[in-house]
Formats: sequence, C-alpha cells, structure tokens
Amino acid sequence: MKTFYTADHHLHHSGMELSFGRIVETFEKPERAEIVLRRVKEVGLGPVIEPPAYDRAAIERVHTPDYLDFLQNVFAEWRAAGRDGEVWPYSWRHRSMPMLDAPPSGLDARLSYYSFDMAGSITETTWQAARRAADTALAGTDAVLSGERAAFALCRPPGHHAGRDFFGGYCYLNNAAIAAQRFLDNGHARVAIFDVDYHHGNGTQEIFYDRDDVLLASLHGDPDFEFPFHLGYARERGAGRGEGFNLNYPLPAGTGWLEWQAAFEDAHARIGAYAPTALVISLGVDAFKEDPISQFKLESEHFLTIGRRIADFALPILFVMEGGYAVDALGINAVNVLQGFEGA
Ligand code: 6XA
Ligand code: ZN
Repeated sequence: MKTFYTADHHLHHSGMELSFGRIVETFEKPERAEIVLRRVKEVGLGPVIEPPAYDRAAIERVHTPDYLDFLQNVFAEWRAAGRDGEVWPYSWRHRSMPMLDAPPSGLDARLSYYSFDMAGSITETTWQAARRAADTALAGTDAVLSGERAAFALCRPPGHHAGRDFFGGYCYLNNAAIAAQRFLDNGHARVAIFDVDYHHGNGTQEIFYDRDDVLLASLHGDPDFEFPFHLGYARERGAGRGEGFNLNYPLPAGTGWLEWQAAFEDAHARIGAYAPTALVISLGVDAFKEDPISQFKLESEHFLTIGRRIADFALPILFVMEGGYAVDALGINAVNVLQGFEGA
C-alpha cells in the first residue's frame, strides 16, 4: 500500500496545551507522524510518496472561503495587534449569548466564532501545514481514484474535529471530509466514512449532517464524559435528506475490545447495507489502552483485527490518520490496521 506523507507536517506544532488543569507539552506533536512513518518503513508497507500541492478549490468543496481566509491570515493579524506567541482563542459563546450568523470584526471575537476550543493554537505556519495535510489526503484519494485498492494518507495535523468553518481538537482542515468529497466529485455516488478514532468526529458530522451521499459511522467515548462533549449522541441521526445517514456509537469509559467490537460490527453491517462505492477510514488509534488522553482498552493486536475486517469491504479505501498519542505504540497500532488489511 502506498503511504502519502510530507515532512511539511513539522510546520505545525503548538508548544503546549492545557490538560486537566496542567499546562503540558501538547500531545499532538510532530513526533507522532514520524513514529508512524518509521513503522511504515520498518514493515515495508510500500512506497512513501510526497503529495503535490493542490489548488484551494479542492478544500473549498468542504470549507467556507471566509474560514480559509481567516486561517491563512489570522497569525499576521495577531502580530499586527502587537501580540507575541501563538494565536489562541480567548472565550466562546455560552448558551445565554446570541448565536452570531456572521463573523464579528474584532480579532478575539472572530477567533471565538471560528473555533470551539483551545486544544491547539495557530502558529505562523499552521496554515501551510494544514494545507499540506489536506494535500496528503487528496493525493491518497487520487491514487485510489486511479486504481489503487487502498492508500494511507499519513495526515498531520489531524482533521475530524474541523467543521465547515471552525477549528478545534487539534484539527484545522477536515482531511477525511475533503477526501470523501473528492471521491464524490470524481464519479463516486455514495461514500462512507468510518471513524474509529476514540473521539467523536464532530467536524465530519457537521459537514455531512444534512446529506445522503456521505454516510458517517463513528465509534467514540460518550460525549456525556468525553471530548468534544455535547455532540456524538446516538440520537443524532442526520437531518433532512441526511436523516439516517449519521450513525453514532457513544461508548462508556473503560470500554474493552468485546464491547467495542460489537459496536464496530454493527457499524460495519450498516455501512455494507448503504452500499457505498468508496470508503474513507478516519484512522485514529487512541482507543488503545495506554493512550494518555483516552479511556478505552483496545490492545495492539485488536488493530490487526480491525484492519482485517475493513478488508472485507470490497471497496476502494482511503485510510486517513487522525489521533493516537501513546507514542511508544502509535506506529505499531496504526500500521497494524494497514497490515491487517493487507494480510486479509
Ligand atoms: C483536547 C483533546 C483533543 C482530542 C483530539 C483527538 N484536550 N481527536 O484525538 O480525535
Ligand atoms: Zn482522537
């Protein structure tokens, strides 16, 4: 299987984050992609390919132009306002405050408008790194469109929390959504996104919620206790034409393989019943038992099984890297899914 990767991911690195009351080194650090890349090479998964640069048009199929302008320009604006350090949002709208339907003019108010948390900052080169992650997903999609059975987009920063016009949860551009849209724009009629990351892909859900040409199935920590909170409940099934095409599997803290697998198998069957013509896997491996910010109990061998079962979909498939922070095992876990897939 071809892996799409660029060292340009180093252009994004938020130095720190606030985690459970402590300022710590961010979990979403450049080392993550390097560890996965090293494992890809170690097992001889296949060639590693640098993605070309794509036009903004491919990204505008998913994200709004005003949001993209904001992401591109906010760092310069921050500096122009006399601020040093990285761009961090300051506060968010509470339910007692009116919902704005247009971006406000002030810098901090606009940062609030275009984000939902402060998991990650915007640095001088975050925009470039996020664009290159989207390029990585697009190049992987194009490889599959040209006949590869499957490809791996080793994207960083990740994407599934980013919505049409917001960032959060370490995500700026929704790589998996951009890939799904590209399949649709190139002759595919129905695309499924299977999100096996430990966290709910709230951005992906927002993007496709009212559409029936993309089915989203997501297994994740129950939003009652887990980030991103508030979204990801089973009752959220899509709206309008999209009704029934959004499938959430919220699971309790401490979920182990058997319970996770039962939800996975249910989602697997529903994806099969949808009869997609292409499949995008939001490949987070933070359901791993030793993940420092997660509370599921999957073991490394289970990621092999996941890959084997994904291979049972007789479909063109793009794997898109999302989360996973147990750096010692991150390469093994992510590549286990791909090896399970290849060996099946
Ligand atoms: C913020 C936690 C962000 C989780 C990001 C993630 N403190 N999403 O892995 O899939
Ligand atoms: Zn995650």
